[in-house]
Amino acid sequence: MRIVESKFVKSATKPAQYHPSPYAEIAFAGKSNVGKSSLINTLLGRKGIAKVSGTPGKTRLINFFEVRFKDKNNENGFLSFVDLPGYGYAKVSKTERAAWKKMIMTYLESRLNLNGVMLLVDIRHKADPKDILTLQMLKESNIPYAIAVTKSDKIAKSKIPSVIKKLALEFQVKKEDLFPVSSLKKTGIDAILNWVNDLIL
Ligand SMILES: Nc1nc2c(ncn2[C@@H]2O[C@H](COP(=O)(O)OP(=O)(O)OP(=O)(O)O)[C@@H](O)[C@H]2O)c(=O)[nH]1
Ligand SMILES: [Mg+2]
Repeated sequence: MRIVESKFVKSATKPAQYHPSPYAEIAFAGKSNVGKSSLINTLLGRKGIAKVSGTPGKTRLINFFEVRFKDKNNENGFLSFVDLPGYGYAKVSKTERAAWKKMIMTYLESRLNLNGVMLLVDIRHKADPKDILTLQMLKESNIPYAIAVTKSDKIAKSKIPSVIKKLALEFQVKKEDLFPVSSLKKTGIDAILNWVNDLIL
């Protein structure tokens, strides 16, 4: 698939505010600062459509984007991307952290047109218990998922396969479910678009 157009639609905290999208939706989840908003910008080929920051906790609401793409027959198709707030951000109050967790879990459990979740993890870190819990929840809810292993530019290219193998073991997923990606270098993007394509068509 080739993305041709995209727009930010709205932000929400609760189901009544969700975008009433008729299209298949893909959500991007993961810890704060892992690169969710950056990956959405890179996939959409837009610099600042999703707000990015070096300070964790930038995205605090559920953000809906509408996307137009061309499929392999050059036919128009539409889908929706969702940028979720990051979890595990230490510098907010316990109450605020609990509210974010509830916001994310409610979205994942209640969104009827959710076709899949891309869970993002940093290539430099070992599997985090919070990510393992998210993954478990996705598995239990039968929500299709894959793991984007972000910031792959931060390690030597030659080391990527062994890190992917190690993360597959830690997360107990198939190697094929892990996608090394760099929004900075724009590598690994096509594999993620293919995953999106296969989920929605
Ligand atoms: N080197 C490198 N840095 C990246 C990459 N992707 C994102 N970053 C940086 O990581 C920081 C966080 O990126 P965001 O996209 O805002 O992360 P996020 O997951 O949306 O964070 P929250 O909204 O706080 O949950 C920014 O400083 C980005 O420039 C990447 O592929 N490589
Ligand atoms: Mg963000």
